[in-house]
Amino acid sequence: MTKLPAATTINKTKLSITLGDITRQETDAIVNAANPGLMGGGGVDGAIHRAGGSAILQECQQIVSRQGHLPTGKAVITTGGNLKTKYVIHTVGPVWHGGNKGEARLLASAYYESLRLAVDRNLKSISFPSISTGAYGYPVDPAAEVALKTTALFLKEAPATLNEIVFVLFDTKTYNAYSRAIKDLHYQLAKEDYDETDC
Ligand code: AR6
Repeated sequence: MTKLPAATTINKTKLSITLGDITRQETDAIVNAANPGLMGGGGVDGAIHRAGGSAILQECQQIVSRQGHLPTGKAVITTGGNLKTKYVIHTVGPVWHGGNKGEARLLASAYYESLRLAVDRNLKSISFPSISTGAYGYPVDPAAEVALKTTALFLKEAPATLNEIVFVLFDTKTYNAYSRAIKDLHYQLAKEDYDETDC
């Protein structure tokens, strides 16, 4: 069987996928799939707040009292508290309503805004979970495609300040979907390079 690529490089940034628990990542930032209230919840949000401790919740409370609930597709940054990461970037992905309510655009925005914050803070590495594909019900194959294509587009546009972007996937079904999506992206990028050198 052909081994699928689990990593690719875009504009000097390594983009990879791994199976695991995001709370154990040592990247400069990890991303939380939060809800607009920013007070924690289930899934990856619950795991991050449990492992990170009360300092994260306190900063989230300050943010909400300053600017209100976080709209879907936006992102904010807090300390990483007791986690190995320095920062947690909290973003809100869309709830899946069948695909005709702007879900793809909002999911792309959640990834884009998180990457923007990381670059603005001059961070070198960031880990993402699979935003919206748990409690929010976004089907994992199209979500993986949006996640990886948005990241690739961001890296093609932005100066290459990030060294590493990791997608940390919690179960095999999700890992396999991202594995297919990263393979597609890898070949698409190779084709674009080939087309550019060809003309
Ligand atoms: N590390 C990596 N991925 C994880 C972890 C972990 N420790 N735990 C779960 N996942 P979800 P959403 C995966 O539901 O769909 C919360 O209650 C999980 O298996 O965490 O964006 C919030 O407060 C799935 O693949 O996020 C919101 O109310 C992925 O993370 C709501 O859920 C996303 O699942 C957000 O829903």
